[in-house]
Amino acid sequence: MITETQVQFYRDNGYVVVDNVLDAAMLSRIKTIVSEILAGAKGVATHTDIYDFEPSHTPERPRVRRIKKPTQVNPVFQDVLRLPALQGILTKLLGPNVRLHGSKLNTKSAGYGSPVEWHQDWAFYPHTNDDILAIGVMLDDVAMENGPMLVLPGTHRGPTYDHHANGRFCGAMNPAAVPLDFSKAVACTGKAGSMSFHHVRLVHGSAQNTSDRQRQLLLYECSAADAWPLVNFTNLEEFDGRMICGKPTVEPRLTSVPVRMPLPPALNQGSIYENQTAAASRYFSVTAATETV
Ligand SMILES: O=C(O)CCC(=O)C(=O)O
Repeated sequence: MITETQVQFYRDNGYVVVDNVLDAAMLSRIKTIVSEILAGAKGVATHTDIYDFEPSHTPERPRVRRIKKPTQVNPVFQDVLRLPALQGILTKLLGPNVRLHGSKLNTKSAGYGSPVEWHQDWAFYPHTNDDILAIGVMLDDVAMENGPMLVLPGTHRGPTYDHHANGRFCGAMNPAAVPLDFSKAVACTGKAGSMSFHHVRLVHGSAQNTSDRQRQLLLYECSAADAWPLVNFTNLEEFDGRMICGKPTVEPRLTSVPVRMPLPPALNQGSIYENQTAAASRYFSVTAATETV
């Protein structure tokens, strides 16, 4: 599924898009289940363990911004991780032993789907080494107009930027305070069923979706099994229960990586969107929430 050229592209740039990893049957199964989960948000007033809501959400007219931890909501999301094609790609990029760190599904609804401010995933979950990436499974065709994930190539080899505001972690970089040219960002676009793979230290974000087409992106964070988290370790059984392929280890590999701890924790908890509400300044504009067409 992935050529040596693509692997080298990932190493050099910190991301790669692989087309058509999911077949039509699997894609359709996932989309049906996502629709059912979203339908369950009717009548729900505030954020839950499953739903993160847009600011304009109401129980009568639900606006889900994110499905949290989809792998814990429906088995289909675990099935994706068992696909030999996907495991083949992960093995090439991370080695034979791979663990799931977390999962989420950003809905980026047509007309109002919220932006995600520039950040590095590494700022949220530093580990003993950075052989970690996030998979973005495109559940819709993703083009420039419907809020693709934007990445700054090569930044995975740079510093870990400050993601704090007013003395607390806020999950967003201050765009005015970093020496980065955001106009050089590249969009991860592709047909539904394609997947992006981005390095944990790569700077990325995405704009509000003001188009008339939704952009659902299913994200899986995956680490080499010998990358151990520096924060939020819970217990070994739970940790090893998240192995995707290969074997776990109790010997973490330590490499020289630039780390900033996401502490003190963000003022607003629950999701990156909530964390980022405390950001000192924003890059992506937000228009008044319009109706979906
Ligand atoms: O949905 C997106 O475009 C960005 C996803 C992301 O970076 C995140 O949720 O951490």
